[in-house]
Amino acid sequence: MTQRSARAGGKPGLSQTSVCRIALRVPASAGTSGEVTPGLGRYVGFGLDGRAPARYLKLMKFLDEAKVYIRSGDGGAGCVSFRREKFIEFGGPDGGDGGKGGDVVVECVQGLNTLIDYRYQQHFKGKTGMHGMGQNRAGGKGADALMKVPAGTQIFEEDGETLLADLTEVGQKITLARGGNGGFGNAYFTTSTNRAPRHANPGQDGIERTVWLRLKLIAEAGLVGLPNAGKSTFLAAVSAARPKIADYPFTTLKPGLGVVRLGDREFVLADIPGLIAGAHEGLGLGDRFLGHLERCNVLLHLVDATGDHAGQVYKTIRHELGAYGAGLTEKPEIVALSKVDAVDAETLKAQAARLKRAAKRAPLTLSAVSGAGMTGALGALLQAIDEHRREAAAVEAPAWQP
Ligand SMILES: Nc1nc2c(ncn2[C@@H]2O[C@H](COP(=O)(O)OP(=O)(O)OP(=O)(O)O)[C@@H](O)[C@H]2O)c(=O)[nH]1
Ligand SMILES: [Mg+2]
Repeated sequence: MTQRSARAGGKPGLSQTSVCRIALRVPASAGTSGEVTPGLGRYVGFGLDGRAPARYLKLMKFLDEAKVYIRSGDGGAGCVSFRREKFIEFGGPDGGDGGKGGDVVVECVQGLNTLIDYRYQQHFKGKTGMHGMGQNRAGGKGADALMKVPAGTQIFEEDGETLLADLTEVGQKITLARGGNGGFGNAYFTTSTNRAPRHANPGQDGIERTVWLRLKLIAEAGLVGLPNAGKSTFLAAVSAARPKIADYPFTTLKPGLGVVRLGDREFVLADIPGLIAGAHEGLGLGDRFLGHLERCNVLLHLVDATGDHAGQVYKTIRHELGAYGAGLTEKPEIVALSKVDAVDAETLKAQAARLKRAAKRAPLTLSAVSGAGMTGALGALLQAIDEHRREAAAVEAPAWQP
C-alpha cells in the first residue's frame, strides 16, 4: 500500500478528497447519539464527536489565521575613531554614529485573498543597522522587513485578543516594530573638557514579539445557513464567482466572495461554509468562518425548503450565531426559503409557515436554479445595505454646530 493510500483510510486508489466524501455520507441512523438534531444528524460521518476529521480539515487550504514572529533590527553601534593624517596632530575624534535598525512594516496590498504566504514564512526580521565608521561616517539604516497582507487583516497581540491594527484599505501601512536607534560615535561625545572621548554607544536592541494575523473578509452581505442550503448556488447565480457546488454537505471549505451587480449598483457578497448545531463547540467545521461575517452589514439566511423543519433549522443557525457573539445576531437579517422549485406547493406553504413562526416575519422564497424570487432577494439585500450606509453616514457626520 502506498503512503498516500494508507493516509486516505487504507483504500488504495482513492484520493483524500473522495474518502472524505464517503465519510460524510454515513446515514444518520449510524449516529452514536441516537437523537437527530437538526443539522447534525446527517453529518455523523464526522466522527464520534461530530468534529471534522483532521484529514478533512487539511483540505481547507484557505488560511485566515497565522502566527508570526517578528523582530525589528538592532541599531548599529557607534564607532570610536580618531583622525589620523600626515601633518595633522591631535586630529580629534571622528567616530560616526551607527545606523537605525530596520522596522517590521505591514502593508495592505491588492491581489491577495488569504494569509497562505504566512504558512511558509513565519519569521520577519528587520536588518541590523550598519555600524558607524571612522572619518565621521555614519552607518546606513538596516532594511525593513515588509509583510504584505490582504485587505481585512487584523493584527492581534500574542494573546490573540488585543487588537494592534486593522488594515481595511489597500495601501494602508503600519509599523509593527520599530528598529533600534543607532549608537552615537565618539565624535558625538566631544566636549570642551573631554576633547578625546574614547567611548561610543552600542545600538539599541530591536523589538521582538509574536503577533497573530487574522483575516476577516470585507463584504457587505453574507450568506448563512446549514450545509446544502444552497448558499454557493446562490452566489454563483448572482455573481461571476464560481464556487464549488454539490449535493453533499460541507462542499464549501473556505469563504468565497462575489461581486453582485443589480442595475447600476453593486455590492460584495460572501459565502462561507455551512454551520451545524454545535458549531460553536467545534462540530462540523466549527464556527471560525463566522469571523468573515463580522464586517458584513446584512446577512442573508437561507433555509432549505426541501430539508428538515424550516423553523427548527432557522433556530439552530440563530443559536450558533448567538453563541459566536460579535454582534452577528444584531445585524439586519433577510430570511429566505431556498430551493422552492424542488418542493410542491403544499410543502412550500408548510415550510414557509414554520419559518415565519420561527423568524417572526414572512420569509422570502427563492430558487437559485429556476431564478424565482432572486431579484426580490437582491433588492432586499441592497435596501438593507443602503439603510446601513445611511445610518453609518449619520453617525460619522453629526450635524454642524456653531
Ligand atoms: N432544485 C434546486 N437545487 C438547488 C438549489 N440551490 C442549490 N441546489 C442544490 O443543492 C445542493 C447544495 O447546494 P450548494 O450551493 O452547494 O449548498 P451550500 O449551502 O453552498 O452547501 P455547503 O457548501 O456544503 O455549505 C446542490 O446539489 C445544488 O445543486 C435550488 O434553488 N433548487
Ligand atoms: Mg457551499
